[in-house]
Amino acid sequence: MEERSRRPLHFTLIDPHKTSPREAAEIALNAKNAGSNAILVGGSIGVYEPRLSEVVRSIKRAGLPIILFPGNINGLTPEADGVLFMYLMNTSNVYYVTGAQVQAAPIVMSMGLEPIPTAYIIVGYGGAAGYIGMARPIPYDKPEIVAAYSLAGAMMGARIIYLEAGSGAPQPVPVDAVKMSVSLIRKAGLDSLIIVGGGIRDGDKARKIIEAGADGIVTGNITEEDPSALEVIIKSIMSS
Ligand code: 1GP
Repeated sequence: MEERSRRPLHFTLIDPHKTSPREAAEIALNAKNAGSNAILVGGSIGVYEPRLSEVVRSIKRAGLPIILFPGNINGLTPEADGVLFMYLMNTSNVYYVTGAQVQAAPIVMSMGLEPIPTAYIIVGYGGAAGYIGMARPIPYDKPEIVAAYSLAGAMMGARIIYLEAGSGAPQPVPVDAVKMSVSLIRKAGLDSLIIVGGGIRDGDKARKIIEAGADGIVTGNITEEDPSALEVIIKSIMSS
């Protein structure tokens, strides 16, 4: 494994549809204390601007950067710092590649959000994001296809390659797929960050993904269900 030049990143995901502003504030504070780097806010269903803004305002006190993770154009608020400006690479519907983006771009600019170009790639289970985004999830046992998508995303200029197994996935994106993606992108001389999310629920899985070369991980469900798990997961990736 090549030497890591920066510390692994951890993102805490909050779904504003499932989490009240009060709960969100607690999660964000816990995330800050556990050493998480930023809060992602978003979800596939039930997100609407007033509630989203309320949730984002409630987590500001924790002092972490707040980055939107929108499933659609309803996932935007000027209260956040930035937005994963995503294109869903393996959707069968062009709306999720450029349609929503055309609607969103002027709004993102008016809101003063920092756009972070992100190639979103759905693997295996896919969850709600895969279903709503009309993805053709890449089979868990086809790491070479995941890697080819990752390389294409990097070549298309994405700053972040987000490998997603879907929230609540029974198993995360396989380490082989992460390893091959990292290796192809670095061989091409590109420096996109590789972030992995979906189904990461313990320190061991998190560490293996980081050891495979990922720059960071995202955890959602476990963060909401068991606040103490977050510290264990973050310690575990930091020790990799
Ligand atoms: C979903 O990758 C995230 O977009 C997080 O998934 O809720 O399974 O941690 P989990």
